[in-house]
Amino acid sequence: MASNSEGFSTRAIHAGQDPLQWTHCSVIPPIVMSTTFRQDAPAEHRGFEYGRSGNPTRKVLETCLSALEDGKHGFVFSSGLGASTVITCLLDSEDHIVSGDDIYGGTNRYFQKCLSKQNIAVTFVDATDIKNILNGINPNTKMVWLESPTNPLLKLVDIKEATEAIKKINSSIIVVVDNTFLTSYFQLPLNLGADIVVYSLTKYMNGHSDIIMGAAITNNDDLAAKIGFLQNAMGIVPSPFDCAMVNRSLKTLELRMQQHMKNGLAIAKFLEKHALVEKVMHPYLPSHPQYKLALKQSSGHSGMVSFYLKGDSQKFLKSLKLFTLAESLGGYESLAELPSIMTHASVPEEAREKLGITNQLIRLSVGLESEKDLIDDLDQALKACQ
Ligand code: P1T
Repeated sequence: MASNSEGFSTRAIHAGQDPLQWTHCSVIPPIVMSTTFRQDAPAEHRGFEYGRSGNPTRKVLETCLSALEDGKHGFVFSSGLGASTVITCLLDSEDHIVSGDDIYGGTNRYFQKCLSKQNIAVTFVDATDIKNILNGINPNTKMVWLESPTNPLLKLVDIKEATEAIKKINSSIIVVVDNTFLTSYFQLPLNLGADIVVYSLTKYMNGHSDIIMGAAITNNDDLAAKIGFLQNAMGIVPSPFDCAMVNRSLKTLELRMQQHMKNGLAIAKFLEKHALVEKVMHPYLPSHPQYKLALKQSSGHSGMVSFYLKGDSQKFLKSLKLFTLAESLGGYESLAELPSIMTHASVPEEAREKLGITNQLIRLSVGLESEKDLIDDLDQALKACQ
């Protein structure tokens, strides 16, 4: 078994994977498809009873994920939004959430269109300034929801300072950080004070754009008991096959993230110098207003790069050849999209305008192709969009 003092890839490859846990000692964890498990006597089982409440393949992945996060308890769900749904079900009717205003469009839609029906209100604030978070807190506030870096504008929130300030006002407020854009390889929100880390595993953690899944990880035993209950009671669980796929992908997470960082930063630097580019957002560019914070709270950045284009964005996106025009991110293949009418179309127009999610804002998920080919592709598409 890997321990948390071991390196990242050692944990990714060994945590939860011990062959001795299986009678046949398979080195690669088996995909256990059985939906039910034999009991020795009524209600007496050997760790697993019914596939929704627990599954051996799922357990392997949950153990590995929590080891990577320096966390105690990991739970996986059938999508990232499924994980978010379960976490917000920790709250009661009339409770209140303060959320960063620049978050994934689907999370925004879930907050505004679904949670509101359960009488849970969400106040959206510019969380880059901690004062705004604190001003949003009222006596009913039970949760603060943060993305850092944010989707799609790649703004940062000082997770440690924000959490400390929030807990000073009310220590029972649950601080949730969506760490999808960086993964546990580059940022560990639990170690910065967050109570729960949430993931769309669909993105970098799986990294091959072939699985939709989510996760929640916590060190808090009480929250873990509640999340484990909800995982079973709400039934938003993934298939054993999908768990095996993500578990396999984690073995190369370190390698993939290093290459995403390298390619993404090279592209950000290329775009920053280009005459047809108005502004580039990448936390590891010294021009990023929170560059110092990026260095302080993370050890790198993924392949996410956003920029404002001076040319025709439709023409630009249609001219790309290697970058595929598609939603999502975090796979080995490069993607490009227009958040205003794609991933963030469900954010109310007024909020989009205020945030700067305009029709000139392009979001890239830089993949693992050869750097020069990616730059050449962007270069030809920029020429074509003048
Ligand atoms: O798609 P799903 O696995 O349900 O994850 C939702 C989600 C949660 N959090 C963040 C930060 C996300 O980016 C997402 C999904 N995002 C996209 C599909 C996208 O293109 O931005």
